Amino acid sequence: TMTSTSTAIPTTQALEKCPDTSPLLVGPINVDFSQTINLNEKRQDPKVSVGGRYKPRECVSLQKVALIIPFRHREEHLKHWLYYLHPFLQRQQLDYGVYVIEQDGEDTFNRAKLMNVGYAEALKEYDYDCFIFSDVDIIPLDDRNTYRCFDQPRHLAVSMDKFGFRLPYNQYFGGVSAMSKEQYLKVNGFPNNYWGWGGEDDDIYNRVTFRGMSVSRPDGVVGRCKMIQHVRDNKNEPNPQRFDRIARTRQTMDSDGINSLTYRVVRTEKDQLFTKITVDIGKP
Ligand code: UD2
Ligand code: MN
Repeated sequence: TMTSTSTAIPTTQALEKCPDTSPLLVGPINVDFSQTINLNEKRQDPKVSVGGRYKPRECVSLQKVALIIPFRHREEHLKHWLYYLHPFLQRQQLDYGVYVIEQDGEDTFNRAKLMNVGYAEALKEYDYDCFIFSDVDIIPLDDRNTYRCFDQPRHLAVSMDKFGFRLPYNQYFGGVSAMSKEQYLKVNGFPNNYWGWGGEDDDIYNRVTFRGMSVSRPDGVVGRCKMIQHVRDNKNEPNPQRFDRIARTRQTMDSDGINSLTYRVVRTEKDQLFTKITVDIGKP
């Protein structure tokens, strides 16, 4: 006879959701900026699809995460970021895409406006539900610091080498932050009117608190990160208007933000490890 205990009915094997905590995490990571980065090996990395997109094979990610990096003339920093962050995000089992938003031309830099562009452009490509806004020069030192969204807007760069591995002040929201689509829309995105260095991160912090939200953070051990040392870039001098502007966030936030964003895409490039979108965002 031909008896079988196993059922031979073919079932479409639905992938299960990924667990809350990824089993692939390793904890603290060695990061050494003196090392020369060769991304050629990674270029052939079959796990990442062109444009810097990835999703785990083993399970369905809990969130779809767009990483938004404001950028101009920081090629070396970007190499380090890609080298460390791709494996980091993969160990976190995220369904993610990397968007480098490059400001075209040589006018005064505007970090926050580039973040808004990144949000808008990423959503045209995929139904992302979480946005990580990251400086190009910050590398997290522990993969338990999950690059995903939480109940409240999340500040991720909480314990940086350049500040002696502590928060420089309680309201500090700079470096790397995460907001769900819902949280982002609630604060009308980021301000578009901070040209040059400083203040825009405090404005975003104000927006978050004025909408009744609070900032969530990892602890100071898990939240450790390094910033690549650099000098202040040309055309990103401290913005003398920043103090006046952050004093007026409440009055300006409803009219200045994602709802008033205008820009022109100059070029889109699909590299293996990232999508670069070069934009004309105007000038002050
Ligand atoms: C701090 C904050 C940063 C932001 C900034 C004020 C930390 C760790 N970071 O960074 O989040 O609030 O102050 O605006 O405290 N960039 C370019 N090219 C340029 C200029 C800037 O790519 O020419 C991008 C790049 O991603 C860079 C980011 O903008 O990491 C912030 O500029 P920064 O690194 O010069 O400013 P920093 O380190 O004082
Ligand atoms: Mn920096």
